Amino acid sequence: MTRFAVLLALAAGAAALAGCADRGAAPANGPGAPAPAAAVTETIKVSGMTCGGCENSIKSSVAKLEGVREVQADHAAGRATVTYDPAKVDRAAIKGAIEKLGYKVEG
Ligand SMILES: [Cu+2]
Repeated sequence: MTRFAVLLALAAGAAALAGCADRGAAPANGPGAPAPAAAVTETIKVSGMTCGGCENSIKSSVAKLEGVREVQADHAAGRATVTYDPAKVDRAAIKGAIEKLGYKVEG
């Protein structure tokens, strides 16, 4: 059972590295991590995403910013939803992280 769990973890890690070929999107943050009261949630329009791999690229990059609690991305809808602590990070930093990947942020 333990070995099986390790294999699952390795497979998930490999999938996360697969980029655009990866459609098995895992959430950037696990469920059950409550956002503190100070966090705000903002929906950002993003163009240029074409698949789940693009969503994962945005999720992993934005999640690395200090103060970001949760990131969701939807390539079909062309948007990312970010929950963050406004005392630690701002929309401009999030926008910059997304644009650095080659996607366009509206506004
Ligand atoms: Cu893609």
